[in-house]
Amino acid sequence: MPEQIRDNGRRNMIRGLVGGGAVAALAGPAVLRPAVARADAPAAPGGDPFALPAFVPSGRVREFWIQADSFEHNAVPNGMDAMMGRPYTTEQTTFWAVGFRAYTADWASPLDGDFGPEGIGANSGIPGPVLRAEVGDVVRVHFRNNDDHYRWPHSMHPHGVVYTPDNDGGWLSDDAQRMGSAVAYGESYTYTWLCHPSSAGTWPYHDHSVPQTPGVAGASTGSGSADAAVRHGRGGQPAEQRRDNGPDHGGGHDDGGADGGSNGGGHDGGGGSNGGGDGGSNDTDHAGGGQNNPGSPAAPGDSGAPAAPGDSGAPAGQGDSSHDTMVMEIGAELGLFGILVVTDHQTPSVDHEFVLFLHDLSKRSARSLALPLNMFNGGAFVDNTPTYTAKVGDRVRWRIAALGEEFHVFHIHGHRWRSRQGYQGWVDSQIVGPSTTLTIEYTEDNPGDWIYHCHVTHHMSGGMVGRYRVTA
Ligand SMILES: [Cu+2]
Repeated sequence: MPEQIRDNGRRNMIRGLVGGGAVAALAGPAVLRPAVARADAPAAPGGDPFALPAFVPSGRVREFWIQADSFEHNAVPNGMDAMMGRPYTTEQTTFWAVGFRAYTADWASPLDGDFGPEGIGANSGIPGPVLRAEVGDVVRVHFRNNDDHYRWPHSMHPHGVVYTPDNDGGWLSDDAQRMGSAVAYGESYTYTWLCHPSSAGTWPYHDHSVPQTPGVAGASTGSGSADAAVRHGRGGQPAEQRRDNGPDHGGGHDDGGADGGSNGGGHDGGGGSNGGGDGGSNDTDHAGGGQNNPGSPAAPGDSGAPAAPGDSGAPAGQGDSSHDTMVMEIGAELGLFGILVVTDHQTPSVDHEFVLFLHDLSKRSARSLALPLNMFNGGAFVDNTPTYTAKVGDRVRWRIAALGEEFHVFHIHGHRWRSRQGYQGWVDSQIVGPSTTLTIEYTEDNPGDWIYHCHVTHHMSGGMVGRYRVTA
């Protein structure tokens, strides 16, 4: 068995497991009979050092029924930036979102939220449900597109697990008919992913479907044409639209001008409860976060300006070419993302697992917004972002992922943990960028009312800050 799985045999094995009509056979014990070896067995000793550890089926199939739902979402439901002391109206911070939600079989009814260490989270849509599996498992996701607002095609693209191209969910215009890359509104698709030993960890999953033009009147009909093109095998988008995809993505956000007048206090106007003089800690030891930011559209001098909350973009040319440019992964920007967790026998059990997604949303993509948003789990500013709690002695794990245009520096006040990447020592801040993740573990030792936040200053003032309350 191991020999069959390795090298080319391994690919054949996967193909046999997930390809085409074999899907129905996945649950069959003959295919997935547990092998003798442990599911997380290391690569063969003395073997090819380049070889990945072999996949040894556990015999389990994890089935999920996931739906992309569109809904109006207010990122600041309490109407307040309590760090900077600025109020917002519902209209200023509400947009049409699309999010993944987990359902009972056949998408009959949404699952209840579960914030336990093994839970799916809020299941409110932003982020999507936590998808959990173990090394050796087959993950089978039944995905249905119920985006009845935009009516765009969507997909589910996983990181970290192993899959064939037909289970990738990534769309390209020159391969527009690839299975599962553009699931039309009202339609469904089943993805099958394998949890190899190398899949253990924290991963994002997200929409990776057809790019769309935001903010155009009648967006549903515009996207409908792309949708129909995919469905009818016409290759997706007109050539002149395709051409716009790349250059636009690195360009400025449509951020300019929002809310500029009310920021006089600067960045460290501690809004009362922070207790740490947070703004004052934006010193040079974190400057690397900004420098490690090749993809950021932040303009020179941006950080010195009295930036609008979350003003992450260059002064973009508003109202001109942005109308006819398309946005790649706009579904993910509007909320179609979540975290995939694969555990193995080495994964420590914990008392709390905090699942946190860092993401941004530009006014280019959500034109109803009065300001661009830098969000944690769909919320901006303290008490709209998650408030996490623990008590001294608890074993705590954070699973953190990011998507969007920005690199971030995740920081928790009053706490340290061992870095597993880059510098391998104690840290209290770590860089996380689009599609990368952090898995942070420690035993709680410091009671108090703390905050956690992104340490890129304009992300923090743009919404990426939350509370962390520890009791003795
Ligand atoms: Cu950030």
